[in-house]
Amino acid sequence: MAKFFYLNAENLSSLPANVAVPSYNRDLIKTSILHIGVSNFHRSHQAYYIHELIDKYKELNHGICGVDLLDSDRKIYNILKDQDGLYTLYTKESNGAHKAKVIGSVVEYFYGPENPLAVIEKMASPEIKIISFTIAEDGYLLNEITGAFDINHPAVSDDVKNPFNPKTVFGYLTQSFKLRKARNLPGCTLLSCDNIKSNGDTMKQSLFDYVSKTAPELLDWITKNTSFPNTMVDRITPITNSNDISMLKDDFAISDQWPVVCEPFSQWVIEDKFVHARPNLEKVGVQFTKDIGPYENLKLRLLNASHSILGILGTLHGYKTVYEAASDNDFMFFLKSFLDDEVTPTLTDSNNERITEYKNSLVSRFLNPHINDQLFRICQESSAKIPLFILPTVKHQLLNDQNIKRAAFVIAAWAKYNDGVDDNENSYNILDTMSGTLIRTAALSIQNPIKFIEIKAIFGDLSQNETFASSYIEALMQLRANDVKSCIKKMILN
Ligand code: CS2
Repeated sequence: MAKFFYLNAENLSSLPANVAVPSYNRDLIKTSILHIGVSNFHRSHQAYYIHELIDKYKELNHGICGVDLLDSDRKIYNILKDQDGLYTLYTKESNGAHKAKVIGSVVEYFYGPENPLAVIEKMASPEIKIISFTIAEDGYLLNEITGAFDINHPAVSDDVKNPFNPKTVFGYLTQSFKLRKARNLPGCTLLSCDNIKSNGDTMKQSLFDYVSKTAPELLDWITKNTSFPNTMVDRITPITNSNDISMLKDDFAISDQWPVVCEPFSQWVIEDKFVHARPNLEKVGVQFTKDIGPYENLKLRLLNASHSILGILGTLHGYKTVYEAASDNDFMFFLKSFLDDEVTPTLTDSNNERITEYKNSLVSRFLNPHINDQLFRICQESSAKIPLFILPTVKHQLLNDQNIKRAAFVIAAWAKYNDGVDDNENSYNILDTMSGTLIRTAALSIQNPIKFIEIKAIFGDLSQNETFASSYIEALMQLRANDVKSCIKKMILN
């Protein structure tokens, strides 16, 4: 077997010339960002931007201290510890060029379940100026029906009983803010990098609700000493598979236990409201804005909605990847007409040029044959995604008496998707916090189609809208009687 090197600080200088390695001395880096949730996405996005900033502009004061809080994060914790925080960003371009870059910006790493007090201390430390997050939709503890913070969530009661061994991000923040206040230290910026609407505002709302219940005496201090910029984050980051690990070994002589694969495209837009002088991220392509709304709407309603559509329709047909589904002309035709006729009219806060450019770039991103983005990943947690990616479009269109036919078809296809069997009779798993309800209601909808859109936590009272309900019911009946591909073809002809 060809020679390869385990990825760690000691071996960095031995890696072959086709691997980009940090040009900076990692020992000189100071951490001013503490990031909670060192996911693949954090590693392909924020940690990459910070790496670029340090690498190209020697801004050594912006190192990242990674923190994970979940029991399920033990694997990444152990690997990053083993690899001195280093990992490979494996970028795959459409033309077949593959690039390996070792990212060095995560220089410290803590694991909450192992040592919660160390995490609280680090979060309170004055050198930490930004606490950032990728904690996924569930991390915000929102009530499924009301969308407000779920103060009765068991993890919150658990935190109240064990304040120094919290389960929630909010428990950690509260304890660290108590220390900052008692020690007369400055506050910090709380930077959510989750792909949810108004992520900064959501973080603020959840934190304030939590603190009102558990430590109301802190509210005033938090109001005066923190800020919550909203952000738009974007980079397609598929699940790493064993093939990627072997290809890195064969082509770049790196043995990395958990590299991150990504597309070349990347975008990060941030509202410019930081408590302290912020990293000069504009030098590495980050955009700063006063209003995130237009960027967010483009991303969620065009890109993420397209993903969900390809994911649901593609899975029903038996496709496995975004690339396969996007290469099918019928699927693509359906998708493009959804984007043009149903989404575009809702994007009133963006100009036409920006919308067209964005839509064109989407198609080429989906058609990158080297990004093996699994439909399985896309369809995970659809119950949190559909209300965010597709239903705002539906609501906007209904309010304006405009077309919702394709959206109704997608929702009907999602009902059928929850049967767990594709058009070739192959079964697949439904990975969703609400899978019980989804599967049960999909089964009930065989007799009574409306049942599925009566799930209030997802659809609110949409089932009472006759225009939507009738389009949806018609689509579901078609889909129950025919395969998804013929239904799409029929829609194209009409
Ligand atoms: C995807 C996103 O999870 C999903 O449904 O649409 O993860 C998508 O790949 C990212 O938002 C791209 O930035």
